[in-house]
Amino acid sequence: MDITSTIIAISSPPGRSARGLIRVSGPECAALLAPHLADVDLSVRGVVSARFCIGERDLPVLLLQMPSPNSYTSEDTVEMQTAGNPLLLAQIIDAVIESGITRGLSVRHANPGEFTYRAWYHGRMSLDRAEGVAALIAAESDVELDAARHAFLGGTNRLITPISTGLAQVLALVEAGIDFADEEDVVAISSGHLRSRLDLMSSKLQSAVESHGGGEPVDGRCRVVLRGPANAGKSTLFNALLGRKRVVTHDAAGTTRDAIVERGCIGGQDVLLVDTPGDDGDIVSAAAEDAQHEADIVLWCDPVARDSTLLGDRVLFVQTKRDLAPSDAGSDVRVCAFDTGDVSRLATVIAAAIQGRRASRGHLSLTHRQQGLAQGARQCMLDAVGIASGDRAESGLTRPAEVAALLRAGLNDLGAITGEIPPDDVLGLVFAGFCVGK
Ligand SMILES: Nc1nc2c(ncn2[C@@H]2O[C@H](COP(=O)(O)OP(=O)(O)OP(=O)(O)O)[C@@H](O)[C@H]2O)c(=O)[nH]1
Ligand SMILES: [Mg+2]
Repeated sequence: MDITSTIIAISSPPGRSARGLIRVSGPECAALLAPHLADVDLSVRGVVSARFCIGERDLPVLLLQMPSPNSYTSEDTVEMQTAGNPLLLAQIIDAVIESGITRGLSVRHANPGEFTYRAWYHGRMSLDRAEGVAALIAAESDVELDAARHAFLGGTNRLITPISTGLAQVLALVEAGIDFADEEDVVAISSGHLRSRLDLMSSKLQSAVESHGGGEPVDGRCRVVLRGPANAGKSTLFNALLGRKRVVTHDAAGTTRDAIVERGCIGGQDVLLVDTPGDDGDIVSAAAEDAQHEADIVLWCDPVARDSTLLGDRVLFVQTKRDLAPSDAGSDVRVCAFDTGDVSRLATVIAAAIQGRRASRGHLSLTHRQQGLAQGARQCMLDAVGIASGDRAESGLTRPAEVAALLRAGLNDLGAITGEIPPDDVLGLVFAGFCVGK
């Protein structure tokens, strides 16, 4: 992205409002605005009431002047408040750009997120904090606002940095082993030591993703996914929990063919409820797997008893068709989908799980981009452990270069979460999610 031009955009929300805000940032900010603002000293910090001239017109404006480096972007910045008519704001911007170009200045409309991009570029904030800003703007509920605030305050960084520091230390030892390969009695890091440290870090990363991952809440709603074998009664339960017949149910297995998402309210909690195709033995539909991956809570539905402790975090085991099955101690809850008392008890259990999950997240929520990178880093560590498993625990590594390459790739992934080593395509992904004017 070009950072030498002066950029300008409407920073207030689209549509009519009492006041509209135009933001200008860049090295030629003062030169750009000066001809339109007679008698205003733009080099001074402060709030100034002035008249803004475009052509014949003369508008009352309130200027917030923030000379470099003490501004959001670190550049000379002016925010200008005037009447919130979108047409008027667009005309002002077009006139300013046109007059700037005529005078040989480098000025253009800002791209989405470009003001925040400049803040990042000039070292005003890290990439994870920039994502916190985007989340803050997009937040539509108290929960989302809270998560965004934690991301903005550096929660993601605090979660990831100890793991990337540990990984960098292991990488340094592996590389030392490569450098001292001629000295037979020097073992920089033994295979056993490497494996145990990487196992520890990959499980930390896994639990970070499990605790703070899941789907990004939509309108602050948790995603509750019904999974389990075909014909378990998932769709019947889906309709019963929603309180309306939304999906088809049938006594033949394989009725649901795709994931179906519906908004609803369960036990007083707003949710996105997701029905999925049932597993047919070992055949699992990709739609069901994807839905489970994005779930905040999984309801594993099965009329047959199973050990619920094996199902993992986020999963509640619901033994379905209680009226047909003998009692079983292993399930979290037993239901007959046609019994309103059972369905309302299940709703209470789900609502409690949602509240528990929100509390355990510590209010921080990793974005899908960050979760993908964390999973990538974890896979690199597991692959490195796989290579080292071929060596005896107390001896050095026989394939240190391959291990080092994997650790470096993992470190890059972790760095791209917080923006320590952000490749250009990562930056594109982060800032593309912003609105123009931020
Ligand atoms: N007796 C009894 N039958 C049930 C119960 N829940 C569902 N059924 C019946 O079980 C059959 C399968 O129900 P579905 O809800 O379509 O099952 P599913 O898990 O969605 O099945 P797939 O979409 O094929 O994976 C239907 O005939 C339902 O009427 C229950 O609690 N008790
Ligand atoms: Mg179904």
